[in-house]
Amino acid sequence: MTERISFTRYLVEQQRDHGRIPPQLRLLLEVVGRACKRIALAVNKGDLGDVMGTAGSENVQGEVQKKLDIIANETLIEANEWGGHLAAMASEEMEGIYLVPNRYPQGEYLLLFDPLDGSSNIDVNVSIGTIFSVLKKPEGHPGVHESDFLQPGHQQVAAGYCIYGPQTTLVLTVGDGVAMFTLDREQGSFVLTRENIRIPEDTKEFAINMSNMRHWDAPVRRYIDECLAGETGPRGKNFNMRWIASMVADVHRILMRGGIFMYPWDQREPNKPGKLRLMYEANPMGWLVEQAGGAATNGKERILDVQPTQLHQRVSVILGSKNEVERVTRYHQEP
Ligand code: AHM
Ligand code: MG
Repeated sequence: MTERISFTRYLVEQQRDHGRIPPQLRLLLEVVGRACKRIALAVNKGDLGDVMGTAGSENVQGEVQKKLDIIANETLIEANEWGGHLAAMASEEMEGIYLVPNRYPQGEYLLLFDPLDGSSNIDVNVSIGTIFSVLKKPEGHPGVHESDFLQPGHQQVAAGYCIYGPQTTLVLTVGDGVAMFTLDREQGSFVLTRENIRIPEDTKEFAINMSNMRHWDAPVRRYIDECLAGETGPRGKNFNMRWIASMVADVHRILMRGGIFMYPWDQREPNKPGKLRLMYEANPMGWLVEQAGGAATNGKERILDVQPTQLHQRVSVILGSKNEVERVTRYHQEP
């Protein structure tokens, strides 16, 4: 029988044998994994638990919160606040940062998360997920301020997501490739199922919300028009389209078999740089994709180099198979 490597053992070996992660970061990642298992249980209950439907509140972005958005947010906070590995947290579902209460020791790390991404899919039993990003708290001053979180994505020290789909799967990078762990429900633990995930550089599959087509900017329209033209068009091949409306699920497919994902800026709200959030969605997913050999840009600039100015900042996102992302980025540069 091949030896099964648990998430816990993988992290211990990353710390001890490879020296890639310090002990506090190992603990942090293990706690995030544990919280994701709890969220998976809540998600799986569906109508059998009191978890479905809206919570009757809105988040800072004016979006209606689902009960599971709040349950997932609280689960991540409760799991992480007492371990001594964190200085503070920030979430898509909370207006300001969450400081670790004084009664607990303070750690060196900052944890950012979208507790339940793709929440419009909760009530229709389609894959959703938790996305997380870890930064180091800047040194040189006591306490934690919101500005400590405003670090570009290339400064992340860990990033990942957990997808609650037909399988519950945790995908992680600590800057040394991308590894995937599948939840073994009988054992109650995540087991390493893939390492060194690579995204093919070319693809015939794109993911974009086509209903926004009339609002797109010229470079995005040109790229999609060329894909739709198929074999007789300038690309000389037929493309397939997928749109799950859960970034986690769309990115997971791209990590597994390639593809390009776009949620671009559009003319509906010209002053809004895009729909997706830089700190909780674009940065962690951008780093995972790059670590798997893909690329991630906002059309003009590498996502990981965007200097954040606000915690809940939005950004245009184009990520996935390298050659396709480079093509769309090139279209943005051409007149
Ligand atoms: P959420 O964090 O509020 O769930 O919103 C983000 C989601 C992404 O998962 C997904 O790619 C996108 O919004 C779907 O948008 P649309 O409803 O336009 O298809
Ligand atoms: Mg989201």
